[in-house]
Amino acid sequence: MHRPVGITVSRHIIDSQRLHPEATGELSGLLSELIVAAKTISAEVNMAGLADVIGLSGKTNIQGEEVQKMDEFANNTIKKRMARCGYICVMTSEEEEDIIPVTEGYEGKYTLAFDPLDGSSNIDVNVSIGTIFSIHRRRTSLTMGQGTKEDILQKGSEQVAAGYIIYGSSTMLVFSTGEGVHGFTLDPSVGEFFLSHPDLKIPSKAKYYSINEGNLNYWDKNIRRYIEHVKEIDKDDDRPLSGRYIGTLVSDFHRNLISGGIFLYPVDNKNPEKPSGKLRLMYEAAPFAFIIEQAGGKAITGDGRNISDIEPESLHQRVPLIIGCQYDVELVEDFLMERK
Ligand code: AFP
Repeated sequence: MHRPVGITVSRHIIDSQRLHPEATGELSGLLSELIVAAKTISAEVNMAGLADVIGLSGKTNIQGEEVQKMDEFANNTIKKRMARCGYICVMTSEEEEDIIPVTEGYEGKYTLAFDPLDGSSNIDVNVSIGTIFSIHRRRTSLTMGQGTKEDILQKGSEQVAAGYIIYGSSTMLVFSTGEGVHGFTLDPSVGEFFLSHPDLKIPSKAKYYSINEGNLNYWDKNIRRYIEHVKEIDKDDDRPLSGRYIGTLVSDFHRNLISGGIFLYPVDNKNPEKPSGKLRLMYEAAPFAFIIEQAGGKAITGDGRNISDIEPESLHQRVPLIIGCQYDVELVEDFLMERK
């Protein structure tokens, strides 16, 4: 389907829904509600740097209202808007221990997992941050009312939609409902997202590699060998790759998707409490795996599994993540399996 640059995200959603005569409009409604939450967060993020300047720091602002930390604000904004939207039956947030119920009487047929503000350590230093979301169809019957953990704990390949909002030099929304990946840029003067990046495809080979090299001495020897490899000079193989690491997965992912790259957060032995690396399956790895596969890339753990095939066992389960251009992800796998 031709998607002309410049159409609004609302029109894009309606056009996509028309491709499915059986659709009830609930997924479209759910995405539209999420987009409103994203715009609210975007407006607040743009003001974050001014908090100290205009005296909004501390517990109350000049209107005497309580000031929330940005990640709390983002979490509450999504929770409040989605609890009564009528399209989901349960939510889970990276910020909360347990599942979040929706308001009684408003239960719908989808579930929502979200990371309200990814890269929160970058907020105070004016570096891009983002929101990530993942949508599944509920497993239990709609007549059962409130959703359960069983509804939420589903593997990535069963996602109906996934996406992210990046609060960067512009605010962008990138998402997929399983029919390609499309990017929209927010025009803040009219408060509308416009299609700017239709049908995004990741380049076949990486230009950039992204990894926290400060962890080098905690890595397995095969990851070290791979990183040595990407730094070697070999003009015929377009090496060395350039290193880029922002420390906000949304931003590192977004750059690699557009320009071609590979992101790695492998297993390390830095912290015995995190034997599978740092990143979360439900809020980070699985939604990005859905998007990258739709864009022609790949996401793996490095121990023989595709991220999308992992059946989650708990809400905050962590997984190693190697994600990006297919060629490079497969090459890392060759190094890890010692085929290289
Ligand atoms: P924060 O939200 O604590 O800043 O973590 C961000 C993140 O989950 C992800 O967005 C980054 O890719 C990753 O952690 C960075 O982790 P390191 O600081 O260990 O490199």
